Amino acid sequence: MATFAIGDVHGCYRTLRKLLHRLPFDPKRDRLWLVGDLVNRGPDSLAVLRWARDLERKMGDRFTAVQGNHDLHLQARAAGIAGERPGDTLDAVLDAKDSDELVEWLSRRPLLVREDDLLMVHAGLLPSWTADQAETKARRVEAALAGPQRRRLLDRRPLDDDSEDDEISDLWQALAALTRIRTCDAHGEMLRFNGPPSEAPPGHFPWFAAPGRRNRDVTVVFGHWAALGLFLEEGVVALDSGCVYGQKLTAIRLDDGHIFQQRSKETRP
Ligand SMILES: [Mn+2]
Repeated sequence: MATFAIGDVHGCYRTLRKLLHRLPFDPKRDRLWLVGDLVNRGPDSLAVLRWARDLERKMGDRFTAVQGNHDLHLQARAAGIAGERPGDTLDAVLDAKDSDELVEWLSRRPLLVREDDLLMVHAGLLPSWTADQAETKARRVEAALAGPQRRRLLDRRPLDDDSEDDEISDLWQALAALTRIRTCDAHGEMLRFNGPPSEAPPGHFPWFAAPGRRNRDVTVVFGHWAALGLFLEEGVVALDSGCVYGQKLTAIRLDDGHIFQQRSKETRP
């Protein structure tokens, strides 16, 4: 049994199928991990979601996808919490006859998976979190997203510190880190930044290079940062190689680190 992890698909269904054909992947035996952002920006989020849901039915818990910021945005749009944003390509999913079922399926994906010394999230971890703390926080946010706090957590409008309690603030910050972090300062404060690491403002680091990071005992598998690209170093497996920007979709066989890539096969709008 091998475990393959695939980077941000973003609705690039044609490229995904081509990549899968290249992989020595047996859905009856192997495992498949997806770093999230299955949807949006690319041309066929609907096909990607149906593919993922059907594969999860066949593979059971050998299939794992964590939720990314665009997966959450789809849920916010479907719930009427967020409006359309520039670059959104979600209409076909929102209008599909099985839209409710697909969005509900997506909402049941975890925010973090951990197995032995592997930990997968969409974006990253705050440097101050141990791996155990990150897992605990992710489980709390997942529970909150399934309960009455769902609407507030899916709403990206900043919290009003005076009127909202510390608990929801803590959950909101944890969700933001798990699904959006790229860089932070030496105190672990997140920065809104999506350029390459070399252009990060002075005093800001990629989250995985932050001084004193407390989760270096696990290998973190993540995506979300196309400008970082495929990036591998001790304990760091970054898989967003910019497929939706006309570059490549990447898979890694986690057992031995073998890389498989497919250049984008999408037709640009
Ligand atoms: Mn993302």
